[in-house]
Amino acid sequence: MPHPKTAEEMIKCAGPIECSLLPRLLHVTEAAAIAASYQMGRGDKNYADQVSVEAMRRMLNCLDMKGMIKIGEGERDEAPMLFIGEEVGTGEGDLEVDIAVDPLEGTNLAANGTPGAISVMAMAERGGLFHGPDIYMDKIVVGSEVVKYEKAHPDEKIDLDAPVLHNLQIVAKALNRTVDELVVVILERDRHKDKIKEIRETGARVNLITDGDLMPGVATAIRGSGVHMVLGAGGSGEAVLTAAAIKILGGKVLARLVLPTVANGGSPEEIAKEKAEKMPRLEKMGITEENINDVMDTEKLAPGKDIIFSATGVTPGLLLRGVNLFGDGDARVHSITMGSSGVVKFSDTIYIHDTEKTPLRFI
Ligand code: VTB
Ligand code: MG
Ligand code: MG
Repeated sequence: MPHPKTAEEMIKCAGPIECSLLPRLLHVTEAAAIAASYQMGRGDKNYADQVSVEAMRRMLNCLDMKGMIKIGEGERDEAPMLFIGEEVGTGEGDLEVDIAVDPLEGTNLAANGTPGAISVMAMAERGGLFHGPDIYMDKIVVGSEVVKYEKAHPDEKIDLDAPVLHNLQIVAKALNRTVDELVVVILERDRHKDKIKEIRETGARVNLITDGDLMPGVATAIRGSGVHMVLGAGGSGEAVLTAAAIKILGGKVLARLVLPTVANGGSPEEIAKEKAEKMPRLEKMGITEENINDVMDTEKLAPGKDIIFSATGVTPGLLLRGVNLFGDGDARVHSITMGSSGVVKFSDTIYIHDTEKTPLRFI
């Protein structure tokens, strides 16, 4: 195919959601991040979560769309969660939008003032994001070179159930490296003890994190980030949000739903109790005892054609700086926003509250 020459050929047409809502989505995650940042390090993760949820809901309800939360915060009736099934937006206009959300990804990180807390959201056309419960997903996330390698070598595929070494060898070949030059990010949890041991036995390097495996997942698709693979069981909302970003950036997510009692090695009684509690709700979403273990790929997790994604740093972390508060309500925020047309934007935004009190700061 000849190289595109004109601007029209180079910049793909954005879909209606990207056209109308991408700049607004940025404000949604920025507002949530600023609200959370006022609670940074105060030790109250629930309150930090609550204020970011409230800020996000306020901003979402200003947008002309018929929006619905499809995954993220649980299917709860009580405030302050943005709960699965909640309708948001003014209801005006033609846009019907599905939403995946994590108003404060890394509530512990925010409450402790440690790196890596973000506010994050993805939107897509109806049916464009996996609609599921807020349980865990076991997952593997890799970048676009791996997809390219798989296409050229149809017998070598990343596989959620294969030994870690199999998957790392494919990533190493795709990136033209050795396995011991790779970095795998995984949440430090008892449930990952065996997996962490297995990764170390391959010779690969491990980055154990206390929380927040969403941005590392996104980072696998960004060369120079220093992350080559993310493994392990975390929130299903986080996995879908990762998939939304990966769908835009290129790369691959394989994931499977897991009940927390199963992932965390609960007793047979605990597992039975959780199943009794949760399966009826899961079945309404089409998830049964038969298909709950099915492996889903990026396409299944984020089938949308008009996806938009925005993440804003709360505390400084991978790819994003944290919120800076300048006094009198002024704030500077750092975000990554992207859309299916292939646009990826890092933005550095200052909100001026009262110019008479505080002038704009350059640095
Ligand atoms: C995961 C991870 C998140 O919480 O959801 C984790 O994806 C939950 O796992 O980034 P635990 O129940 O073991 O804490 C985060 O770390 C933060 O939301
Ligand atoms: Mg959260
Ligand atoms: Mg989270």
